[in-house]
Amino acid sequence: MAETGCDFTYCRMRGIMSILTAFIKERKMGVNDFMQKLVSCPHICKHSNVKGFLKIEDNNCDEIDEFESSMFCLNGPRSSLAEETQIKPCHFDYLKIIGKGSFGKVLLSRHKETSKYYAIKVLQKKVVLKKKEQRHIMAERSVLLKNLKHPFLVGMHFSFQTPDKLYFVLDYVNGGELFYHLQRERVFLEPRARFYAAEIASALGYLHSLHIVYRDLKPENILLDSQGHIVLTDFGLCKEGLEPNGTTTTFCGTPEYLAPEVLQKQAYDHTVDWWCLGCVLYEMLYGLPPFYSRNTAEMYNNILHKHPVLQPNVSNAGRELLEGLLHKNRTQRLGAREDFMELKCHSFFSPINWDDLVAKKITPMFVPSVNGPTDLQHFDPEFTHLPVSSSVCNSDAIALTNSVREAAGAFPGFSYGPHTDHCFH
Ligand code: ISQ
Repeated sequence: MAETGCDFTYCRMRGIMSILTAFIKERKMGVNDFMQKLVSCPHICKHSNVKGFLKIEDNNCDEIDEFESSMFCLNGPRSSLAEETQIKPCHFDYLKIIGKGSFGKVLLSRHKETSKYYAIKVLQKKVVLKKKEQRHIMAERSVLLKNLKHPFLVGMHFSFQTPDKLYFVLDYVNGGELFYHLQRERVFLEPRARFYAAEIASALGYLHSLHIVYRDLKPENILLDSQGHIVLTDFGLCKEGLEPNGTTTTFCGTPEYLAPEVLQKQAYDHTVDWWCLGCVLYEMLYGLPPFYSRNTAEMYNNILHKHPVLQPNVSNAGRELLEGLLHKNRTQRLGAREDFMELKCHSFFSPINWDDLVAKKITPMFVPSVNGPTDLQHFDPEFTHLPVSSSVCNSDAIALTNSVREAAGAFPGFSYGPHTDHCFH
């Protein structure tokens, strides 16, 4: 009897389970259908029942309006609701192109509501994906967001995306590239070169303290602000998450400043940044990169095998520092053991009060002449004379190709930014 009762209970349970499973399956299909409908007809978000169900507030619905032609109509995965920041391309006026690279452009932009100026870096997703640089871009974003705050690193305010583009909203800095000024003056006197090298070193030391290797210190990434202080930009090639003794082998960098270990595709670490700083300092003091040749193969050979030529017109301390930074063996390079501390203690930097330096209490020896934020005299006319394409500020006319669909969903979690209420004040 007991056995029969047990069988009965078992049969009943199985029955209930199959009814429940069918019910859940049906609900799941219902939600699926519902989501499909939302994607293909975003205007149904305006229906009060739908709004209630999705917990959408009225102002978010406006955004759906604006983005429906670009984001929702793709049928591709929209990264996540959390991704929705309220910053959009149309919130800005795009005034001039101030930089251009293989991925995209940097534009001087003005926020319409606050009239504040920003440098907005716009990248084409498909170009980023083609070059398999997606990881670097996400690294750049996360590096910029890692609550990085340092007086000599460019600040990022927001990042956002449309189906075909990625946007970084950065501080606008208009004192020009350090090397634009160097080219005009050929070399810098030692105190000025020391000041710039110290500001750069302090930014690199700060990044290293967060286990970030900058990797891409090159002339075009070193800007001056309107007071004459250093601002490092472009975190596209930063390597995140390197522990003090960690190494990596991904190739990056600019030819003149490539460290031997990078050139040889060997493992590298934070000491790669000290090599690059050595290259920058050498160029400031001698007027050319240390291993320069017009013939690239010869330059590579020089990087790997030649000693840097250190003429005596630079102080002993300066030459000794350069020798330490430009050591081909990274384990013997200055900074290999105690990182930034070793540089800080070097006699070349003895005139520098490091606390004053990071507090920007050292008055720069050179102040770029700038007449307000729209003065673009220090930017290359090759860029500033280019017309600003209207595609930067609107992306709703893009064709629904497979590659656009793929690119649209390839950067989940990229967007960042507090709501407009908090951010521009
Ligand atoms: C900020 N201001 C001017 C130019 C820039 C280039 C790249 C990144 C940030 C910038």
